[in-house]
Amino acid sequence: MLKIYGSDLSAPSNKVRFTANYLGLQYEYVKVDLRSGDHMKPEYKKLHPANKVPSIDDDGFVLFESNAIIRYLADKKGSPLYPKGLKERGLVDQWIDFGSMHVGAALMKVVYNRIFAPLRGIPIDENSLKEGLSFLDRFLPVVDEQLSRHTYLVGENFTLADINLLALMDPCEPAQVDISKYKNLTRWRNALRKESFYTKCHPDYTHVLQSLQTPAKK
Ligand SMILES: N[C@@H](CCC(=O)N[C@@H](CS)C(=O)NCC(=O)O)C(=O)O
Repeated sequence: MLKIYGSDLSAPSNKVRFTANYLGLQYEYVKVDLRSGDHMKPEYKKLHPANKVPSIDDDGFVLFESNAIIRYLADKKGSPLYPKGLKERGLVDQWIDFGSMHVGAALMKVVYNRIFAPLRGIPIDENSLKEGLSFLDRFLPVVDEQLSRHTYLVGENFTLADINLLALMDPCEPAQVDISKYKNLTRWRNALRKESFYTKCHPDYTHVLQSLQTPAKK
């Protein structure tokens, strides 16, 4: 059976579970406790050479990098989440890359400095935080504009590009990134967060962060 190795706190890991849920795949979710360093154990290195989550083991086939994994899972099912047509697929890839490399990367700087650095007692890098916020001011209007013209990122069909961005934007509230001024983005996000592929994972990311109040396992 498909095994998904991930952490509830990891947006890329949740992206893989959202996709598997949407596709109706049977899978075992193996939680990798990042706080107690499960991912640094030698046995985990067989699943990810850089000791990161997520990774999957599909009956002996190991794959890491969340965007590669979601494409693999959608293609395995022949799903329109990742359309086969040259141009349709090109547009899905375009918005996956834009979501990951621009929005996701900028938000990660904010998330790291506002959530994880304080939790770990690491000093906040004010320059990195400022840069993340300024990139979000540049890239979120692009997404909002796209969603003013279409129901989903690539038109009227829900695709992997939506799942990717939805997962990456999950930590907005605890990272105090207010997206309410982006009306179309907010409409898109609120609707998707009611879908069962999402609610099967969690009510929202804030609930997941609350789990940090419990001590890491020994
Ligand atoms: N580009 C990777 C990102 C993977 C990643 O950075 N995962 C983080 C959690 S979100 C991790 O495993 N961090 C632990 C570490 O780097 O030690 C993907 O999308 O799969």
